[in-house]
Amino acid sequence: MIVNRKILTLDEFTLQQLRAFPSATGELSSLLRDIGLAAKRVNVEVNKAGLVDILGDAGTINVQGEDVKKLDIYANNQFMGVLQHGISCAGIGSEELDEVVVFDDEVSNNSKYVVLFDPLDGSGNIDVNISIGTIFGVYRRISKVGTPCTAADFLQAGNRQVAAGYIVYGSSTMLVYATKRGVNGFTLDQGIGEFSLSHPDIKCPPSGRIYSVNHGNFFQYEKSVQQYINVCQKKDKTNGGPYTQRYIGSMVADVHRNLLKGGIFMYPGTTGKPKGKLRLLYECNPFAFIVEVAGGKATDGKQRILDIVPTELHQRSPLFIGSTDMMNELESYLKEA
Ligand code: AHM
Repeated sequence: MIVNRKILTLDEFTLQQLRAFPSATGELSSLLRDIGLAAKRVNVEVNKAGLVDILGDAGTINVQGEDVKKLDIYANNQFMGVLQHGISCAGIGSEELDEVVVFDDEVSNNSKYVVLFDPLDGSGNIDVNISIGTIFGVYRRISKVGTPCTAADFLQAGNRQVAAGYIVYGSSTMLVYATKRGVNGFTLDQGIGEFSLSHPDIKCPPSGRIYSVNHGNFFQYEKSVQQYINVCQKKDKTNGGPYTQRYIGSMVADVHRNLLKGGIFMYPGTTGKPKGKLRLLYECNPFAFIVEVAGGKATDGKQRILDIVPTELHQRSPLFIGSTDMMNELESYLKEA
C-alpha cells in the first residue's frame, strides 16, 4: 500500500529528490537539512525579540563598518555551528566575519561543498518587528576534496552555485531554496516544528506591477535609473500599470514578495556609493540564482550578476532583479545611457 503524502516536510522532500538520482551522495540534502535546523533555532530567538535582552547592539562593528546586533551574532553562530558539525561542508564565509572559516577536520576536508551566507539580513529592522531573513549560497569547492578548502573556493562566480536559498522570518517563517531543477518554498509548521512544502515549483511571474527601491536616494541614482523610476510612476491602464511602490528595507522580504507576485527590486549605485550597499557573495548571488531558476533576471546594470567573478569576499554590487518583462524595460533605459 502506498500512503498518499500530500504535504512533505523539508527532510522528506530532499530525500524524495535524492531517490530520483540513485548516484547522488546525499551531501547536499544533508546540508539543506542542517540549514533548516539552524533556521528553526534562529526563528525561536527572532520570535522572542522584545522579550529578552537579545536586541540592540553587541557593541562591536562588523567588517562592513556597521553596528553588529546581538541576534546577528547568534544567527551567525547557529548557521556556522550546524555546518561545522554536519558532514557536508568544508568551510563557510559569512557577512559577519572578516575571513572565511576553513573547518579543517577529517570529515569536513572530505566534504565537497562550501557555503556563503548572510545570517541575518535586514537586521536594522529587528527591534521594530519587521520581517528579516537569512540568505545562503552553496558552491562545489574547486580545491581538492580530502584537503582543507581554500579562499579560492569562496571566490567563484555565482553561476557556479549548486543551490541557494533564504529564510524569511515573517508573519510565518519560510525557507525557500533553489537548485538548477527548481525553486521550492517550505513554511514552518509550528505544530510539528518542521518546514513543510507549501510553495512547490515557484515561478517568478514574467510581468508584475511592484517596483521596490529606496526613493530617498533618488537624486543620487544615475539618470537612466531615475528615468526608469519615473516610467514606473507614470504607468497606467494604457501601458501595463498602475505600478505600486513597495519597499520594506529588508531585502529578503522585498524580493520574496516580488518573486511570488511579480515585480522588480533595485538597489542601484549612488553618487556616494557607486557599488551600492548589497554584498555580491552573500546577497546578490544567492538571489540572482533563485530568481533566474524561477524564470526572472538579475543584473548589476551592466552584466548578469551570476557572471561576475568576485575578487573580494565582501565586495558590493548594484542589483536589479525580478520579473523578466520589467527587467527588460529597465535594461532598455540602462543600455541607452
Ligand atoms: P543589513 O545587512 O545591514 O541588514 O542591510 C541590508 C539591507 C537589505 O536587506 C535591504 O534591502 C537594504 O539593507 C536596505 O537599505 P536602505 O535602508 O539603504 O534602503
